[in-house]
Amino acid sequence: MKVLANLLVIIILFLFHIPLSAQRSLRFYGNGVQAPDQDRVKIRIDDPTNSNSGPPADIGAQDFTIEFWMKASLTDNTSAMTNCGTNINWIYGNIIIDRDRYNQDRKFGLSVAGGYLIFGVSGDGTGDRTICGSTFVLDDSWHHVAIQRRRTDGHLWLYVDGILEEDVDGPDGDISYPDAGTPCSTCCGGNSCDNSDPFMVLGAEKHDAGATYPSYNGFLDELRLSNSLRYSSNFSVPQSPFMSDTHTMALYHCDEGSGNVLIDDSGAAGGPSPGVIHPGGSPAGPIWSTDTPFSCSMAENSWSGPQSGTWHQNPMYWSQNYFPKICESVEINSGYHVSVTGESTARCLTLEVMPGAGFSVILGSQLEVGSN
Ligand SMILES: [Ca+2]
Ligand SMILES: [Ca+2]
Ligand SMILES: [Ca+2]
Ligand SMILES: [Ca+2]
Repeated sequence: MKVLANLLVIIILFLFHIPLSAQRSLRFYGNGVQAPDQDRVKIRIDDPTNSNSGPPADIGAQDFTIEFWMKASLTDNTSAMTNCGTNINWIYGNIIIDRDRYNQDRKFGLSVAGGYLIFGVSGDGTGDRTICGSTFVLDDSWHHVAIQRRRTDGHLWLYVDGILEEDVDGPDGDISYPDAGTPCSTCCGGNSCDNSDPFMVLGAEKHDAGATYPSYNGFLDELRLSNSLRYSSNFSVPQSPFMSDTHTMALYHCDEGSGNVLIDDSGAAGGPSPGVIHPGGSPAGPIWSTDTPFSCSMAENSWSGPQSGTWHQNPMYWSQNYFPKICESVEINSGYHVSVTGESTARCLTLEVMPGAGFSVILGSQLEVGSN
C-alpha cells in the first residue's frame, strides 16, 4: 500500500508540477494628454454605427460592482484633493477608470486625488454625484478597490481594502451607454468623440481634453465588472485572482505579459469584451509588470488538511469552510482525499500529497502550483 501511495504522489507531482502561468499587472505612466490616445487600455462598449446592445462590459443598466487592485505613489499622481458632492469632480483627479460621455449624461468614472479615491456618476437626466474615499491609497502598496451602484435608486458605495469608505444615494436611471448613442460631433479637438466616448478607458482621461484632467500613473490588476452588488458590508479582500461566475460581465487578469490585447476571461454571454492596449508616451506605457497583488516568494500559511473535501472557488465546498490561497502551502494528509472540481482554477504555492492521501483534479478543472 505504501509503495502504491508513493507512486501516486510521484504521478501527481509529475502531472501537476506545471509552471504557473506567470502573473502580471499593467503599469501605466500617466502620460495622458502628452500622448493622445496612448498609455491606456480601451474596452469598447458600443458601436456608434448601429443600435445593437453593447458587449457585457457595458454595465450600468443593472446593479454593478467594479473592482480591481491598484498600486501607485503620490509623487506620480499629483492632482489635489477636491470636494465630493453633487458634482463631477472625479474628472480632476488622476483618472483610473473613465466611462465618460463628452457633454452627455449616463456616465461614470473613478480617479485618485490627493491620495484619495473619487467615484462619480452622472445619471440619466438626474444629476451628478461623487463620493470620496478616506484611506490614503498612494503609498506605493497594493490596494483593493470596489465601487458599486444600485440600479433602483442610484445608491453608491466605495470600499477600499474591504472597508466601506462612503455610501450615499446617487442619481437615478440607466447609466449604461445608450445603444443608439451619438458622441458629440465637435467636442474632441473640434471633431467627433467616436474614438473616446463608446469605450471604457483604463489608465487615462479618455478624451485627452487637457492637462486639467490628468491620467493615472501606477499599477492596475485583476479588474472585474459585475452586474450585481458584490458587497453589503465590510469584507476580507480577495487573496487570489477572481474566478468567473454568473454575475461576472468582464474579467481582466492582466496576465498576458505580451501583446496589446487585454483578454476578458469572464465567458459572459454576448462577450467577450476585450481591451485594446494603446502603448505610447514617455516613458511608454502601459507595460506588463511582474509586480502583482498576489505574488509571493514564500508561504504565508501552511494548510495541512485533516479533512477530505472539494477544492472549489466557493469556500463552502472545501470542508471546514476553507480553501487554499495562492500564497499558501497545502498538505493533504494520509487517509484523506481532496478533489479540485468545477470549471475554475485552484491555486496554491506548494502542494504536498502525503503517502496514503488522495488528490484528484476533475476533468475541466485546473490547478496552478507556485507563484510567478
Ligand atoms: Ca494579474
Ligand atoms: Ca450604438
Ligand atoms: Ca437616487
Ligand atoms: Ca448600451
